[in-house]
Amino acid sequence: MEKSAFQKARDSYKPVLPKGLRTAVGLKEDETTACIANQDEIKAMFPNTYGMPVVEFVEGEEACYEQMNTGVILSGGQAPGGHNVITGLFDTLKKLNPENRLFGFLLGPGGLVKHKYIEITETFINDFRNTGGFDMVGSGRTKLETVEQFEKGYEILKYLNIRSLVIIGGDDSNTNACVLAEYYKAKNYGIQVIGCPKTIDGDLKCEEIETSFGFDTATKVYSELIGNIERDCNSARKYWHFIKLMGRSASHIALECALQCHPNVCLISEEVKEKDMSLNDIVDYLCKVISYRADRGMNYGVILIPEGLIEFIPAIGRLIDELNDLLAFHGDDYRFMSHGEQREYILNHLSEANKRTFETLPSEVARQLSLDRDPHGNVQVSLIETEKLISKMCAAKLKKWKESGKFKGKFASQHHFFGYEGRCAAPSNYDTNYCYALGASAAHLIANGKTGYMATVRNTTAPKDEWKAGGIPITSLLNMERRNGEMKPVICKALVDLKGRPFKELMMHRDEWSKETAFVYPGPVQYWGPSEVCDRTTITLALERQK
Ligand code: FBP
Repeated sequence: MEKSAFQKARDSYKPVLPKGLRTAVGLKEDETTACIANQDEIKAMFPNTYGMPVVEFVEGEEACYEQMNTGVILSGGQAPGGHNVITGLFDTLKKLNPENRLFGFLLGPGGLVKHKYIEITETFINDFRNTGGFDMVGSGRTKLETVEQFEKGYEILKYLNIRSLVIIGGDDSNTNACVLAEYYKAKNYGIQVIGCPKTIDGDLKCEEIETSFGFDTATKVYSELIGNIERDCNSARKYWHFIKLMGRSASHIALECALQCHPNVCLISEEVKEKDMSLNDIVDYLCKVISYRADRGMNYGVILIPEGLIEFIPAIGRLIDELNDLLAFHGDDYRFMSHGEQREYILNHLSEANKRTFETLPSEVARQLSLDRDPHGNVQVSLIETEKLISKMCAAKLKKWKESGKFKGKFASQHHFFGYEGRCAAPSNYDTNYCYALGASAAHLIANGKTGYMATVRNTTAPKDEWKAGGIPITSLLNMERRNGEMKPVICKALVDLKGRPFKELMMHRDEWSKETAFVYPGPVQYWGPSEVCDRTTITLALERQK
């Protein structure tokens, strides 16, 4: 693999481990835990892994560790820093016992089931230190949920003498890790399963998990791009830029980018839902902002739209819920129907209220909502061009307003979707260190005999010396939700908290940002230079952790 000058220089960056993980490691156990809701049901479903304590690694006594083999899987969407979780895991396993071996299952959880793997060796791994991407072993979205898959997995784990499996993934993949840990424990197979919190979406977090890795880098990359567009916009002064930002469900990415870049508008899906806004209410609000600025000679601006918006518009959300159930039970013949036939089939089966909503949707959105779900039962919102839909609707409304004399300006638009641009970026210093420490934590959870835990690293807004590593039982994050037409135990997604500091910060400024041109241009992620530039966390994290 030919390396860029940047990568060659970056290879020598040495991530710093939290104090508790540096030399001999001891374990401090906290109180036992309970899950966040549906306790009785979840306790009954996870009798072997429910109620375990939160743990923290502290400086301890030297110990000898038996040789062990470990497997690792990258699961779901790419997020900057995944390779460093594996390097942190690898280096720590080797430190615990140089005979330890690490195997990577290829292209996600499917690799475990299909027995596709490689051994990760020192020479192989060195090419991936501090790099973005998941190409070391690849990723995939196969959902591990059937006993047959668990048993297929066990076959290869037994064959390779693997006693522990690390699953690096988002909420759905860590739910799978939890189910697998319980299954292997109940069967007494002697295989530990550990999760790691990954996703650029930033929606896998709680008191113990301060952020999911990748959110820091991805939002910095998007903010650079948004800042560049803002500057172009403020130079040419002729376009409204509609920018959709990834984040399947929660609006954390859009919110963080807004706090970094001060666009004219940033829609927040969670607020749209709370205020029971319709698509028309949203368009009306945007047109008022566009018209206000036009009256003052500013026929330009920047609007951020979270990818998941469409699902949060209450009427559309209700329609999606019914479609999810409908599509979960449709026969195989549905997949082979033409678009027209699928539309007919849906209209014939929907309740009256949802049928009315479905009929009012622009045809391309209706078609996207009718497509098969991903393996976890989610609508593939990244395929819906909300930015174009909303800008088209704004153009239509402004045209009417112009005819009636209510709008006197000009309206021309440009559309962008930022998602894939940031998911494999070279990890920021924050993600580089955070991920390496997560991998090291996972290794120590294994060495301490834990299963059904997610690796954690906390206190990350403090200097690195004060970061704290440990683990949290995954069962403590579960609740029951409807998926693919059935109630299932799943990790509860952390949506934007409308009472939280990051959203309040947006609320405090958004009126001013919508009227003035208050753009901020954050510039590119910096890897070398002053610490206040290179090591800064996201604004979201800084505000959430403010004492
Ligand atoms: P994860 O939750 O698996 O980390 O994936 C997040 C994400 O990047 C979303 O922001 C986006 O909607 C989705 O993946 C896109 O999926 P795909 O990579 O399959 O196109």
